Amino acid sequence: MFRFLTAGESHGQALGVTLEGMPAGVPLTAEAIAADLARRQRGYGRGARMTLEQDRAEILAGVRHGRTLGSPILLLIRNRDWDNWTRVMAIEPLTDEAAAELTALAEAGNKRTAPVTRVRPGHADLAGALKYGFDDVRDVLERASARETAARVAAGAVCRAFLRELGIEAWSFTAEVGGVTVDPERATRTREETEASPLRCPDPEAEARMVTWIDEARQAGDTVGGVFEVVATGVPVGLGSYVHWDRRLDGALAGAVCSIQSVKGVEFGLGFEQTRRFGSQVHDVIAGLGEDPTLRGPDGSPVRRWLHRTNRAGGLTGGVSNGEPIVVRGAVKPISTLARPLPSADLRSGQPVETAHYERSDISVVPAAGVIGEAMVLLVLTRFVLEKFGGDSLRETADNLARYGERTIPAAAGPSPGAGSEPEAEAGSGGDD
Ligand code: EPS
Repeated sequence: MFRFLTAGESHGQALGVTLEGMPAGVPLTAEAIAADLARRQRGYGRGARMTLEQDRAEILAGVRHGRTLGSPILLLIRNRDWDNWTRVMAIEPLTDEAAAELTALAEAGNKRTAPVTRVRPGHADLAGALKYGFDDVRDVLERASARETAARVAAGAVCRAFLRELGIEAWSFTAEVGGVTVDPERATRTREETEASPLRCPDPEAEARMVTWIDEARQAGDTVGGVFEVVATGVPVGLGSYVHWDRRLDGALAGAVCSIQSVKGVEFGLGFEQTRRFGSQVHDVIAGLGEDPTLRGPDGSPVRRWLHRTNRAGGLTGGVSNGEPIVVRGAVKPISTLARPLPSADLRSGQPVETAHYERSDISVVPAAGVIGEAMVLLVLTRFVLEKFGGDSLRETADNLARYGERTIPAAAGPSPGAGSEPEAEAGSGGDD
């Protein structure tokens, strides 16, 4: 069984993640993980913390001479900010002297050392403090923080290295910020250009308006949300199952994407738009066996597979991958820590206060959320690939996948798909035709 667990507080010493069940023989380097970690840190609208951290994961276990061993993989990302938090976040019990010093600092106006009690609307603060019995919200926010997603992205990078060997890739982009949406017609940027752009957005015009929106929010002491889209290609038909609710790939992906801090909704393909159309305008006509115009095999040869004329379902039918790209979008709410805070109440007194706690924060995290969305999709796909194809080594998994491919995609020509499926626009596909 493939699984992973993260640990770490936002201003603690480090974040850690253990991955268990990754097959042996997967090529893996710290460089490959660093590339994804750096992508998560970019994006217009991030706060000061991201200029402080230069996330890098040390591989502490599970890899030898650049290849996974099949044993648990242990990754560690040190927090640079820890140097500023050694006393506030100390692991050891505080001596009376240290506690008195922190209190004195707090009384002198040092916000970092003062207990947090004015709970922030929209954050985990109130529910978390009541649930665990804390009277200082720092004990909640340190773990509820989206800092934890650095560990998920590191884990996702390990899965990327594995899935790439099987021809499966995932990428994401910013599809919407503050109501401004990407127009697929104007999504002219290549993947590299998109990756280098301020908001990881394929449509330069939309992006300019999104940036203005973020600037306005910053001016107003406010925050903005948006939508990211993850597209996974090369996913074999048949991952997940319709036979039980908890074996459905769409359910697992929705849960994984929704588990990202600030994500409040998930759509596949056409998503909610399906509810506004007739069935004939929704369901993807099955074209038959043919060559996928967007994919190349490891030797550069065309990839034959079952094709649909459109991909409005986002690559999932009956909870099972259908061979088309998986298209999943996450709706990101505006960050709940506001520079101009909303009114709230005090955790200790239960009395209303004029403003909630404010701590240095981001204005918008949609570009980063897309990278985290990729990681969650890669982690879920890894689990489902291993459930279906098994394998203690990469070679064994690849062999099992190849044999299955031979069975589901006979070499003999099938019915001609005619024009075949239209190549999906790489970005801004929106899951539509
Ligand atoms: C976060 C608050 C900010 C963000 C942080 C998430 O951190 P800080 O309070 O240290 O300025 O920058 O995100 C990260 C540190 C990260 O790596 O993504 C929050 O409250 O959730």
